[in-house]
Amino acid sequence: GTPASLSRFRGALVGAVLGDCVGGEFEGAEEVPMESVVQHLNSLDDETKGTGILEYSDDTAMTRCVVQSLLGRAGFDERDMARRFAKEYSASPSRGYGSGVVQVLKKLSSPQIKDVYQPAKDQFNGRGSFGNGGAMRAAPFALAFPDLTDIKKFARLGAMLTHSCSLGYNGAVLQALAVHLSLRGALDLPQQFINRLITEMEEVEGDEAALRDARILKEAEKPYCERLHRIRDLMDRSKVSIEEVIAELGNGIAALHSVPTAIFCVLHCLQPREGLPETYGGLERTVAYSLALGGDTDTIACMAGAIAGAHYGIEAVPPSWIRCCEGAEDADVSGGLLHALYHRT
Ligand code: 8NA
Ligand code: MG
Ligand code: MG
Repeated sequence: GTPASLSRFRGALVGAVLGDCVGGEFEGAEEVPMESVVQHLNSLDDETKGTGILEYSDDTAMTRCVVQSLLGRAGFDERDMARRFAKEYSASPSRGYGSGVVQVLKKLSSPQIKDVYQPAKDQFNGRGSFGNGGAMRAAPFALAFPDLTDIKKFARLGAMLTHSCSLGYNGAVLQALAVHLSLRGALDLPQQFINRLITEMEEVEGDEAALRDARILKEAEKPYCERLHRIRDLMDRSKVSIEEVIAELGNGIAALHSVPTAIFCVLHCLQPREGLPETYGGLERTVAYSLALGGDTDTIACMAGAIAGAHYGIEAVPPSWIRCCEGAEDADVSGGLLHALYHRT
């Protein structure tokens, strides 16, 4: 498709919702046989089975807040976004939020709050959260701003409302950058795509706070860059097992152990792979593969779904999946509205 086409915007937001909704089935599972994944996904096609509607979780609940805030304010407004997070949480508290972030969301609901970034800074004895909750909702920043500097700045600030550790918010920056490049058609050249991400993250992680957090947490000097290099190594290999992907990149709730994993899922599934149904297109392969990794499946599939959706576009999404997933049709509409905001038409 054409770079930054309407189809790609719709695909990105819908892909994210689908990943979240279908991934919920396996969240926290240690081993997920591909057979179970395919069975779960096939049940969406089978109307007679009456799978019912798969509900979305915190990933989509917060992404919807980001979308509505960016659209409503025609840009980034931290107080408006914080208010929407808090309101959404109090309206539906049982969407599977991380155990720590709930405290932030409760504090953000206070009408007296002065600094909306403070509650996040108080998390984990002042170190801030490095969970993937900032990254899971980062895609809309790439859909609202065409400019790379804006994307990096606002994806970081949007994540910092709940995740003040650099390993948390830089995961959001990386996820937004991946969606941005995908939207522009960069996945047509996978090697250049990953090299471009490394170049961008070299700068992002050169920041003093990032270097300090990495040192304290005993990670590599530039943790995301190191993971992106691992992805490049894995891409060069003709065969990679699920176990190796988990060992090299992780499948957990830390942003560092899930954002690079989601990016790898997309890259790995650009072509047909052994073990995945031949009838599947690229987007279906990406979602299926993400679920088969186990761990934080809803969030990894949500992030991979956004990147893949921006690449393949809305036409690649099976209509039965949209029908089965709560919020998918809304996401489709929002994708169109963000497309208009992006092009400022
Ligand atoms: P969060 O900010 O509460 O972080 C998630 C968890 O990561 C925390 O509860 C801690 O256990 C740990 N953590 C984060 N930062 C630190 C730190 N500095 N020091 C020590 N421990 C830390 O929530 P979030 O918004 O980042 O959510 C992350 C994930 O949790 C999401 O995928 C969401 O869906 C949720 N979740 C995951 C599972 C699962 O089984 N994988 C289950 C329920 C909820
Ligand atoms: Mg979730
Ligand atoms: Mg999750």
